[in-house]
Amino acid sequence: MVEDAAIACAHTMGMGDRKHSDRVAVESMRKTMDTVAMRGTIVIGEGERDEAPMLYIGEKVGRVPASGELEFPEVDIAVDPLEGTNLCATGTQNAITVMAASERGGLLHAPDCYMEKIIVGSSARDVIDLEAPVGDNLKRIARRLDREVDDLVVVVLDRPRHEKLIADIRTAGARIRLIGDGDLSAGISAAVAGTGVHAVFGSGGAPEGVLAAAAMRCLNGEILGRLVVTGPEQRERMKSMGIRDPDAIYTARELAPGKEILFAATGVTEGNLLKGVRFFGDGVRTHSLVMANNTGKVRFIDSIHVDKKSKNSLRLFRS
Ligand code: FBP
Repeated sequence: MVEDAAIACAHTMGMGDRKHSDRVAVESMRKTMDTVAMRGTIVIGEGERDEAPMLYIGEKVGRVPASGELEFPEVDIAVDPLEGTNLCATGTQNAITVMAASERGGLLHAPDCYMEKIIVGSSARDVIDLEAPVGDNLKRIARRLDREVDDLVVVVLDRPRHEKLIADIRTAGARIRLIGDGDLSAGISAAVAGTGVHAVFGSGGAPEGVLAAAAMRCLNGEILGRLVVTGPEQRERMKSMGIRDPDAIYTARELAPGKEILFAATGVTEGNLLKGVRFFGDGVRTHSLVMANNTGKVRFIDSIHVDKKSKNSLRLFRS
């Protein structure tokens, strides 16, 4: 599913049209969804039914059982068919396609608002505190990673709202990687050794926060997130969506409480976590991350999708 969406939207890389890139990814993911044997419900998707023609919140997806087949399992699904629409449209690093699934009720129905976040990998999972000063968090993370604060690389979305946060990180002495978009891919990277990302700080999309939480459940990392409530109307809407305390600080286990969580992502453009889609005449090569919380297995999958019409097998393994 994530592979097909990545291949589809990778064709639009650099076209400069983020909406088109997103549409192509959504259509591809929606089509593949109905090939899967499940009674799926989209809980994080492209928005409300009246804003999005497909993969909208509440949409039912999955293959209908053939006569004689048993009922398929009920599954909640969170998708970001193209995380980093601008990144794809401009051919910039770290655009990915993402999907997470769990049993019913296993993923928080987060509204489309901002969420303040700190995301770290397993070593620092129990020392972060969203209410503590940035410098204190960085000292604790550095200690857990057995390094100095000035060795840390912290990823922050490059936004005016982060001016103070960026100043605080600079004062603490950590290095910063400012990104144009894509705090979900950065968050996953923070929990994967060797990516050169040690933490993500700042506010980004709440839906991306839930997807990051699903990834953290599989990687043993942590996300602390607090919804950014803009007014009483939004607070009421949150409550009607089942969020009991809109001001609470959520952990990965609260954002993605499912007993069984599956997570998959495929690189669209080249990135520090996943390679981008490569087209080579006789086929396509994709790089994906596939994991589940209860198997303890994190798989990086390098796939070659052979063009069935091609007769030239020798060229298949060019990257
Ligand atoms: P899209 O893929 O929808 O373009 O979102 C990209 C993104 O950068 C997310 O990674 C991030 O959580 C959010 O947008 C930040 O929102 P904003 O651009 O409003 O600061």
